Amino acid sequence: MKKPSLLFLLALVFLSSLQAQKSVVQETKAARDARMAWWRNATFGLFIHWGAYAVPAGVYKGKVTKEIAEWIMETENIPTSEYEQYVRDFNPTKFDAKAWVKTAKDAGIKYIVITSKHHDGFCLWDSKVTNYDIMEASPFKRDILRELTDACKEAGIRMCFYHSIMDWHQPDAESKAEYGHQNTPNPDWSRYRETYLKPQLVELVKNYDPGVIWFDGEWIPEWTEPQGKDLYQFLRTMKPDLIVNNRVGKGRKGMSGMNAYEDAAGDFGTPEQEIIEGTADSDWESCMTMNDTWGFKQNDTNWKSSATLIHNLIDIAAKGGNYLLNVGPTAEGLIPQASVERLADMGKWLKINGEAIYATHSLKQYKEGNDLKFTTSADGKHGYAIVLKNEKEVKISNLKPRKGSAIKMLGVAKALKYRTQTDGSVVVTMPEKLPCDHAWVLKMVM
Ligand code: H79
Repeated sequence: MKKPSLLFLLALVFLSSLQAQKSVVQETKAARDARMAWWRNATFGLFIHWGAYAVPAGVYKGKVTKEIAEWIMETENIPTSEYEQYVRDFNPTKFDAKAWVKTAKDAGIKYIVITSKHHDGFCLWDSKVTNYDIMEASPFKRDILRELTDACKEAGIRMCFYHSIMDWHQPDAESKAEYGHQNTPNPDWSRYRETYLKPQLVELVKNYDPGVIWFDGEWIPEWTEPQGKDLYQFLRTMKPDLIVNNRVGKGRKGMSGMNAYEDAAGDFGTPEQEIIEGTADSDWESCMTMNDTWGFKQNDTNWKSSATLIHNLIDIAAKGGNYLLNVGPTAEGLIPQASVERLADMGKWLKINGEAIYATHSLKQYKEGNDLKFTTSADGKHGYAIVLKNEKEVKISNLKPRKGSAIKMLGVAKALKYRTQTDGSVVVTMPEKLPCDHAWVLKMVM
């Protein structure tokens, strides 16, 4: 028999790779719903920005940076050799993965997204492709991602990783972008991508089994949509149920974070420091800080109140999104006390009211006025009217209880008094003694 030609074999390889691509990217709606289910139901995640930037903590040569603390290498123009000293000083001896995870668990957090690597390039796990990691470049020599992954698993929290595509430390990753850093003679982006970025992601996915890979730093010109699609494909082939944010590609529209075009790579939109107007047809997650920085900044005490954070969570849940709320631990390994207190307040509130937040669905009419938001149970049987401002009586027009059914407040045993008006709206009398602070949930059968 004649040997098959090389061209024929190459065509076969090409076709079968196309087939593999199809199998993960072209999933049915049911398959996608199943893959996204845990994430959609989770609603509330904890973002952790931690790395060597916690050492300067926003101060360089006695000057407080005006910018976000994790950008200090770039915004204060710190030479690489000098920045590396922060890595050598990074020794968070008070780090206790179990304590962090308990803080998260008690706050009602369902998943944690931690910086495996931020733009500065320093890696928080034992990476085989670099010495610029916690095991070799810092005195700490404990695999932070391993300890957190184990603690999360025990607590039933999903471990996820933020991973920066831009890298200010890898010479091959030098970027032409304004904030691209470095001065290497012959940067080779494809070499960085194929022999550094991808092997690192293989380590993270294979050894730590993350629920989400959360990319960032994708805006540099070296990164393109085809590279994003290829990376998405690569990751989903390795772990078919992985969830990946839309910053894997170039689809994100500015800080509002939703996709600018139809077939953009990635599974969910990523509004940053803002919450979208109204509901959306696609999945999304708002990432937000508690003060004005992601990485720890010693002088930033501009903390949002617990009421604001709880109201943000309610607003996001009512609009059908997820809330990824950030903490920036110190170089010692502690979550700032102000953050711990706010997380505890959120947990206290969610313990009573979580039923109206987790695994709920949103309505097109997700609000009424400024002080009333709505969600429904997944089966659509119950409606929740979340009251943001306590008044003696609350009028609800856009959510109608089934005729004759009770209206209850979560955390209160007795049904509330209410009257139905001729236009079908109800006026509910709020109880004298409220079960919690900041917001109250009225539950009704629809
Ligand atoms: O990881 C967090 C931030 O470090 C990162 N994304 C979140 C999740 C981030 N990237 N960009 N931004 C946040 C906002 C953009 C800031 C910039 Fe600038 C304006 C980059 C350059 C000009 C702030 C000001 C940083 C440097 C100067």
